[in-house]
Amino acid sequence: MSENLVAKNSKQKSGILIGSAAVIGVPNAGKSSLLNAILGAKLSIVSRKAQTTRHKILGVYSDDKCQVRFLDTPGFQLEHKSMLNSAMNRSVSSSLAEVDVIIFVLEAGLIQKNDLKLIEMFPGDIPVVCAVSKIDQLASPNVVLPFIDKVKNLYAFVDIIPTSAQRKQGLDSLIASIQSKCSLGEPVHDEDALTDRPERFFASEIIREKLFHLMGDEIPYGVTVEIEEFKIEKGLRSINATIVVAKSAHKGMIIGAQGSKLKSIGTKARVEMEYFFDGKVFLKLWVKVKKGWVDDSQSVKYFGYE
Ligand SMILES: Nc1nc2c(ncn2[C@@H]2O[C@H](COP(=O)(O)OP(=O)(O)OP(=O)(O)O)[C@@H](O)[C@H]2O)c(=O)[nH]1
Ligand SMILES: [Mg+2]
Repeated sequence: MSENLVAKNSKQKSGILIGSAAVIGVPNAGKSSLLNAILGAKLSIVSRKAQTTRHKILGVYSDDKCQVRFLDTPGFQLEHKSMLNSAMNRSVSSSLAEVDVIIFVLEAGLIQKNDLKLIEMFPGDIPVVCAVSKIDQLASPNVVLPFIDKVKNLYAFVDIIPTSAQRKQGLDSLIASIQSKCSLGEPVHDEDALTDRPERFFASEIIREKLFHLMGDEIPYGVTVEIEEFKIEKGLRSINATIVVAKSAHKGMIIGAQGSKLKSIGTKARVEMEYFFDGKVFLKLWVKVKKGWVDDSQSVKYFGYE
């Protein structure tokens, strides 16, 4: 049996509000966490390190009144100039052109140079909502309003909404703001659709997330994960995956003494996959070196980065 598309249960009606929204912002702004909180599902991987998301990822939000196609995007930045980073930035700019609303995620209290660069890229004819993220981290709620005043001077945002993915604050206001830019139509996606990516994509993302969590600062940036085999038999998913590194020295670091590091990456990934797929998983991991792949446009494309 081939793999499934990832789905969830949701109600669906015809003749509801339909729209699309790109979630954009600098690396680490909290875009993926915000989208996951809105969807009530961990669709997009999250880490405290910047540049965790590398792909444009569709997340479908459906309720009684609306269906919104959200696009999570990689963090936009201009400091790192590898072919992989260029592909990531391209997926940000292409998302801006294909949606009804832009959700600009800006970490509370923090306006960075790349935020200003990103604002310059906004197409003038698409409404932009600013989601001020991580407000739970602020020392006092009193600092929110002065920050919003600063944000008002950056761009003519249609709304500026304080949010916290961690405490699930501001999510309803954000949905209401997006809804006000949607138009009546027929749902594009089935009632149980959550995304258009197949399970194997999420399997590779979950492994990559564990590398972000368990490896030092440098390694995750040169790593990609290839799913060599993905089989479902009697509810058991058998997955063979290769972790591809850009430098020979990184291979041994990922494997660890007597394979201990790779084992814990595999265990953590398997446990999360079993939760995500709601079924047993048998996961086999290998590590392979493909020197300098992040700077080679063909390899970047080959590994699925746009
Ligand atoms: N306290 C707090 N931390 C948050 C919140 N949202 C996100 N974070 C943390 O911020 C870090 C980055 O979150 P992500 O959701 O991966 O951010 P991102 O913008 O998708 O990052 P990239 O994909 O790397 O561009 C993680 O450590 C999250 O746990 C929040 O509402 N409150
Ligand atoms: Mg992300």
